[in-house]
Order: sequence, then structure tokens, then C-alpha cells
Amino acid sequence: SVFENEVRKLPLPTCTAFGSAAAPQAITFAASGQVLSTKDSATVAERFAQTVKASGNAVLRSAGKAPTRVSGKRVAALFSGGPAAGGHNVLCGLKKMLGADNTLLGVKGGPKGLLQGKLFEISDADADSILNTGGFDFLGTDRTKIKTPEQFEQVRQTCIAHNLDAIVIIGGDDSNTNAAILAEFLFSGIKADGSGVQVIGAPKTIDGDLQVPGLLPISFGFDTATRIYAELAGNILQDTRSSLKYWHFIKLMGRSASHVTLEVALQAKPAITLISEEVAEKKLSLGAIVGQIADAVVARYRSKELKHGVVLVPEGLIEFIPEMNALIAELNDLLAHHADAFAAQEEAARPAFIAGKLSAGSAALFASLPGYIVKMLLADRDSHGNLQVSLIPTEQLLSDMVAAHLKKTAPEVPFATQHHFFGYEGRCGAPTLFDAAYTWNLGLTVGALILDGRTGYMASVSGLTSGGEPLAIPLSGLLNIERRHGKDEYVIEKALVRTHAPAMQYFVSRREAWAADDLFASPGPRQLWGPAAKQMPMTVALNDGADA
Ligand code: FBP
Repeated sequence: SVFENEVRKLPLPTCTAFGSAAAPQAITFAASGQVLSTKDSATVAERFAQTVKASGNAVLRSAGKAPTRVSGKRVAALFSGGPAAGGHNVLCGLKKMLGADNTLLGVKGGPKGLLQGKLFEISDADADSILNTGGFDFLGTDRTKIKTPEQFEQVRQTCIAHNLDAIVIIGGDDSNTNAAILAEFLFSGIKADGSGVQVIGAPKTIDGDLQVPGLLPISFGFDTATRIYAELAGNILQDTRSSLKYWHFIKLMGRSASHVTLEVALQAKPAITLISEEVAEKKLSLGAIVGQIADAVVARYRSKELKHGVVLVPEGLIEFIPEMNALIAELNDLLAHHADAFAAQEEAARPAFIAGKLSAGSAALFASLPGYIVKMLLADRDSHGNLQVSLIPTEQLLSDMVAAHLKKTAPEVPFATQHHFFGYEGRCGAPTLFDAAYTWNLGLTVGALILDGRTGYMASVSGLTSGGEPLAIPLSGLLNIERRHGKDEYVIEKALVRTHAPAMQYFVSRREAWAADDLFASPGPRQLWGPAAKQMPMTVALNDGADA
């Protein structure tokens, strides 16, 4: 249809460094002089000796058109973790940069597909058919973490069987950590001639928590997801002022950081928004948060007779409430260390089995939580050791507790509630113009890095308001040591909302006014044409140029 053709063929602005979109040129990279380090860099340099020696942890920037055309490379790309809009365009940009004289293979079903050797060649026609489409369905994805010696051996076998020169991992913080580990493992001695296999990451996640100040403004998928959530939240806000009777508690996806929630708050301006990072900073208890929401409900009713409102709750909130965080950390260690004994218990006996091993404070909190929360806190962790926070009904927990609080303190205040979780519906929408162009350029950058012979880097595009600059971030320069599954592991630290950054300050300066009255906005659907189509996420625009 005309509609499909026009949407699918939107011209994608291409970074000046690559020349024209129709025939992007390969570029070569050079160390910029900016060297990355973390508190654990010394230990990382020992564990990742080959990649650190090669990169010196220096950021790479474009050094102009590649002097010679590289050909004959075989490159395999995979998606890892949750879907995010624009992933298909990374493949399209990569395919375009590799051109007809190199081969792009797709890995089916994420990292697990790499272990199983499920690879196929991606044709030009394939790339044409997925350009500007949402989802990861062209390849599929999963959350397998490559960690055991057997798994590393399987990867090596796949590299040999398919004669690979490079692997591209399109994923979030955990997946790019895996990319760093693989880059070191595959650095040399993999193929018959003793050479290695390059590994390059691309920054994906709707959560927006893969950021490097000044170098990686945002991960792809964030803009699309937040615009979808902001549209939905705006619709609900419009409904509350029409029907005048409900408080809506909306949980928004974002496993840990509250970037998604902050962005939606800036776009839709609801009465109450919780930001996990602020909760942690102010050391608020669950009771204190409930008290704050209840106070706002009472104030709106008593001053303006408003019986309605919207509360935005970040998915990861629970883990940021200090007392809950302490409880979860204890649970993570206990569940890792007593896995067999725990599994041997009848389901009904499991909470008591664990409660008996908790510290006094955590045991008291654990006992005060409703059964539906306890059940989720004891559920299986994912293969990266994360609690599956999207399964925890925090929005229900808060509204139940606010209702109980109001019953005791202000029984005359009406409090009828509705609950929502906006998550999966935001991950696979067709990419916004921002995500479409951003991912196209990320794909070109990944391809150029591979043709330039680089390994152990994550592709990035910075300078988004001034034409875009392709660059490469050394993954080993981002690694920290963190305690997971009861033991120390290398991780790329999640970028959390910085409470002193301009975006948060903008929100703080307005939230009291938004709480006191209905001052919301209903941004409506994503636009592909017109001024609204070209806007960056508000948080990214406001924080642009701000210090880390
Ligand atoms: P990624 O970091 O893998 O991109 O995860 C994004 C996310 O959507 C989180 O916001 C959410 O907590 C999680 O995936 C849900 O995971 P699952 O798809 O396994 O239910």
C-alpha cells in the first residue's frame, strides 16, 4: 500500500561521516585520546588482557574514509534480551556497510542460537523487507548468558563451522558485558591460521539505562517505547478528567532505572510520579512512599474535590526502596546458596523456610508483605541473576497500601482505583523517526568497525543534534565488578537517573503544580511527519551536554 511504502521508505538521515545513505562509505577509526576507566579497571586489565592491550580503553572516533575496501568477511549478528524498536534497522545498516563483497549472517533465537549454530545468510531482499519495522521477529531473541566453559566451546565451534570473522551482539548492559567477555575469549587462536573473531556490540534497550555520558546519549528503543507509553498515559489522563472517578496506578517498564518513567512524566505530566533513584537517595521506606501518595490524594480532594488522578510507578521501584533492597539482596544470596533445599520444599512451605534464614529486619518486612508479592520475590531469577521485576505487581501493592492508609486516616476521601502495566506493548512498535535513523547509523557504525578490524567495542552515535558522529566505546573500559548470584561478576554498570541532572530538575520544579491540579498533556500517537516527528526524547534533550 501507499501507506506502507511511504512509511517503510522514509529517508533516514545518515551521519555525515558515512557520506550518502544510498552508498555509505566505510570509514576508519582512530583513538581519540579519551580513555575510559572504572573503579575496577586494574583487575579488568588483567582479566581482559588482550582486548585492553589492543584498545588501551581509548574511545575511537572516525578518521575519515577507509583507504582500501575490505572484502570477504563473514559476520554473524544476533539480538539479545528484550526487543526494542529499531533492531531491524541495525541489521539493515550493517548489511549496507558490509555490501555485496562481505557476508551478513543472522543468528536465530539470540545467544542460544549462536550456541546451537542456527545461522543463515541475510539477503538484500531480507534487509529491504525489514527496514523500519518494529520487533526482533526477523531473528528472534533470548536471554541466554554465555558463561560456562562448554558454552564458550560451543561458540568457538560455531565460529569455525561458519567460518566467522565477526559476531555482532545487539543487546543491553548484560549482553554487552557478554560481548566484552566473548571478545576476549575469541581474540586470537580461534581459526586454523591462529586468528581470532571480532566482537562488536550495539546498544539496545527500551530501559534507556545503557548510556555513557558524552559518548552514548541513549540506547535505541527508548524513544519508541516512551512515546507509546506517553500516548497511553495521556489517553488515561484524558479519561480521568472525563469520568472523574478513578485513580489509575500505572506501572511502566524499565527493569531498574526510572528513565522510562521520567520521560513519560515529562511528556504527559500526571499528578504523581515516583522515581526510584530519588526514593533510594532519600532512603524512603515503603510506608513513607504510601504516605506521600495518600497525602496527594487527600489534598486534591480537599482543595478541588478531585477524586481522580494518575500515579506513575517505575517497574524497578521495589529494588530501590532501601529496606526492600536489603531484603532482596538477602533473598538472592539465600536462594543461590540453598537452591536445592529450597526447591525440595512444598510451595506453601517455601516462604517460612526462607523467612527463618533472614535477618530480623528483613524477616519483619517480609512478613508484612501480601502473599502475591512474597510469591514473586521467591520466583526464579533470569539467567543473568536478575529478579524478574516486571512480574511484581508494584502498582497493586501501592494502591492496596494507600487504600488501607486512607481508611485509617481520611475515610471520607473517595479512592476508587484501576491498575495498568505498560511494558510489552511498547517494545515492538514501529520505530519512531529518531529510533529508525539512530539504529540505521548504529548499523553502519558496527559495519565500519568490523571492516576496520576492531574488536571489543560498542558502536555509538553521539552529537545527535548536529548530524551525528559515529564512534566506538571500548567495552572493557565500562566494566565493573558487582555481586550477583552470590558471587562477584564483571558487569557494565546500569546508567541510572541522575537526580541532579537537568531532566530530573525540570520535573522536580513542576511536579507540585501537576499534583495540585489537572495540568496533564495528551501527546497522542507517534508522528512520522511534521515537527513532533523530529523531536528527541525530552530527557535526552534536557540532559544533552550535562556533566555525568
Ligand atoms: P533488556 O534490558 O533486555 O532490553 O530488557 C528490557 C525489558 O523490557 C525490561 O524493561 C523488563 O524488565 C524486561 O525486559 C522484561 O523481560 P522479559 O521479556 O524476559 O519478560
